[in-house]
Amino acid sequence: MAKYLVTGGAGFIGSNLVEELVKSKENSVVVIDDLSMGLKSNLPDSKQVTFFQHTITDFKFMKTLLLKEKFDYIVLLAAIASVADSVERPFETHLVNQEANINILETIRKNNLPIKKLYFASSAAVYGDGLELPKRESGAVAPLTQYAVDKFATEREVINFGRLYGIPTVCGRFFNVFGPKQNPASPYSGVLSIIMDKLNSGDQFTLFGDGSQTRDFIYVKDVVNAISGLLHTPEALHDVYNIANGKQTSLMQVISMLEDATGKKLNYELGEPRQGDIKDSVADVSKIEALGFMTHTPLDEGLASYVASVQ
Ligand code: UD2
Repeated sequence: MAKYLVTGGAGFIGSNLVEELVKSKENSVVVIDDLSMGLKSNLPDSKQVTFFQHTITDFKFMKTLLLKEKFDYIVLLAAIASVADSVERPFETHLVNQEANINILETIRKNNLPIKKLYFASSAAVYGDGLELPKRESGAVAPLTQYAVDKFATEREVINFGRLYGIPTVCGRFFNVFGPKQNPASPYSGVLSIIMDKLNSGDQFTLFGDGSQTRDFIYVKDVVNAISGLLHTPEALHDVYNIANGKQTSLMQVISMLEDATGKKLNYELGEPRQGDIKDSVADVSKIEALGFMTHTPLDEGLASYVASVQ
């Protein structure tokens, strides 16, 4: 019997993780989500899941919950998951992306809560626009936005709290995740969810820049496997791992792959590049691969499963 807390558990990655966790009847999962981007309907209808619609920035609420429930595993996914949004709202995003997480660490530390492992979702954004490609965990970081600064700072806090106070922790740096349940509703949503939505509605998509920017697109099922592997592999401790496919694809290429997968043509216009946007991104995935559990769904297969899930 293992007890999980998943913050942001009604969101895109969180709900895919919760769906996987409840496949084992031994697990129970508490989900905290303010539903700013998540949806309650993303969650499986299961007695194993307890849902609270609440913000993680309510420090008192989080402390009471942590003391009461005594979780085995804690997965910190709640975030304002947008680089561009953090450029618009640097202080609000900071409270969610950094301070609320430190409150959780501090509660664990002060009360010696006996957790088995805490996972924090960091981001490829920490690498910034460095020239070094592929991006390696030991390489330079250059956080260019509030989002990237908060992700990097929290990642360091999570690792340092782990080392200094004997709390088992691990971090993953997500690259560009796509798949079922990604919400296309915000202009800051993942680009593939927006493109899919526009392909289906026939509405116009705005391509920021010229489409030559590259990303490392990873299917959400691989991300769920990676989180679960990092939680349950004892050697993955007080460290950070890239979570990516290890393949570099331009936005133009992925648009044409999605057009092929849906049999539809995207109606698009060009717009100015986004402030804080990164030109190229691809991960070195050898560090996580060495742990032995990483899966890499080929991009065309992932896109096909994604298309099937929304049609
Ligand atoms: C992703 C993550 C972010 C962070 C970052 C790390 C998402 C939603 N965001 O940001 O959390 O981890 O990676 O590098 O996964 N674009 C358009 N039109 C649109 C929307 C986006 O052209 O309507 C472009 C955008 O300017 C960018 C690319 O598509 O060049 C990908 O944008 P994104 O928002 O999906 O992801 P990214 O890489 O900015």
